Amino acid sequence: MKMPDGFLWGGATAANQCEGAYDVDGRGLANVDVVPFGPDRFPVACGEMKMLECDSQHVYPSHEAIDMYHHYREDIALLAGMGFKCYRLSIAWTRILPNGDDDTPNAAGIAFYRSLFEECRKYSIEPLVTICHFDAPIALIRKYGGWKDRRMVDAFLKYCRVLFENFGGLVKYWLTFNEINMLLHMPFMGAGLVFEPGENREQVKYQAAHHELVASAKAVRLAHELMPGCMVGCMLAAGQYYPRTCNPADVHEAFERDRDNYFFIDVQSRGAYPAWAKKRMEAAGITLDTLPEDDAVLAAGTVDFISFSYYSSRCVTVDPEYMSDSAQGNAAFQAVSNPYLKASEWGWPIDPMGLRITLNTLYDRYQKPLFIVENGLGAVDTVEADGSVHDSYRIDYMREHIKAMLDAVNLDGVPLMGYTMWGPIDLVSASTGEMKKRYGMIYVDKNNDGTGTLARSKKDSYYWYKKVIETNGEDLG
Ligand code: BGP
Repeated sequence: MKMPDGFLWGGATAANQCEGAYDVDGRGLANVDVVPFGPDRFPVACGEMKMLECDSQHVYPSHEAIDMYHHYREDIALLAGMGFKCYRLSIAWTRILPNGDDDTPNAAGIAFYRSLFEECRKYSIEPLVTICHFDAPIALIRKYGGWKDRRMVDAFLKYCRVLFENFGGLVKYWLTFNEINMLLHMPFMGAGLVFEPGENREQVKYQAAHHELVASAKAVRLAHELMPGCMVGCMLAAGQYYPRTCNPADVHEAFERDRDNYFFIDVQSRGAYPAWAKKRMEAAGITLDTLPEDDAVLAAGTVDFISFSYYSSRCVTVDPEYMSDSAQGNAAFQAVSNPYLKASEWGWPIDPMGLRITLNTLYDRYQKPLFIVENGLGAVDTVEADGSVHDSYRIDYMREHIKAMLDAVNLDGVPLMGYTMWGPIDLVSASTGEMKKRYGMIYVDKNNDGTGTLARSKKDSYYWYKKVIETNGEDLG
């Protein structure tokens, strides 16, 4: 089995996790720059601990990251060496508009991304651009409280217009918000939200979500207007919820948790709030502040395709006996252990079949082309004396997930545009802020404590993935 011709094989990164140079050439400060490494990371990322600037008591590995800002030519050449057809990257909002809503864009920021896209084009690599990968300008968080405030919509549209006018000729594929549902789970990281004492958090989160959904719909319209022929997608942190048992209460719980996430995509893809979402909000005492034209805006700005990240499925239960067993998984998504699955070193369950299930569920629900824009294994790598890295565990993970994807396409008929695995080159982890949690097929000599030469080298998986791409998924080694 293989993938259809034109399939977009590649990898994905995010500006704040790889570029570094966080205060260079006029770049403004963003939420992602002030989320520290260490025990305060989670409270800050969740909006429970207010931190709007950096301090000397904390460390911030993302400030230098792997310094892709100064290494992008070398890095893109390395990606091209694997035969990449597509490179998903994000633009740092504050590199373009340092205060988030400046009237004049930062020329150095525009020049950087233009050069980066031209470099991709040189190797016939199609860029796939995330407009907002978790970043919110600190200046706008101070001024508006982030996405709590509707004025963020205008600022975002201003930013989008600059991108579309400057890069429209170089970029065909766009995503509005990375993992838009992360807003519910890590509100500061996802949307620049910090909760004030006494605030109704659910109200704040859903109001911010509404603003992002309106902004996304308007961005889709603007993109189509300014860049005819472009395609704009939404992006979901996906992964089917499984009931821990066949107890109907567990099944219902899993169903409801899936809906927490589909909520966003239902609006972005179908163009309206689903009936159940309205009922849920009513029951939770949430009243959205909306404008009369919002319904029409949402309806007119539906996405062209659905993209998503998939790392694992998630298992849930209502049974108190198992509820405490929550060791497994991404801390952002509370779930219990699935006794049928093994987990990564960070406790994320490994479930290739779950990818096939997720692909089919999303296609059944939306009937739009899909794009897997993140998938991969975060692991500790050992560099041998000769500099090689034998990462067979990473190859195994990817092989099994690619097999599941081949099944979904060839046996189930799911239309899939591409597969960009997460972090083709080692970068800083979003959830933990570490360098040690590596996803890459390209090793970067950089450690948690900030030491390292930043030298790049190829792991075993580099050569393996090159062959996968060369054979369009037929030779999985
Ligand atoms: C997703 C994010 C990425 C990325 C990935 C891996 O949630 O979109 O930014 O980092 O997860 O997660 P982590 O880095 O926490 O291992």
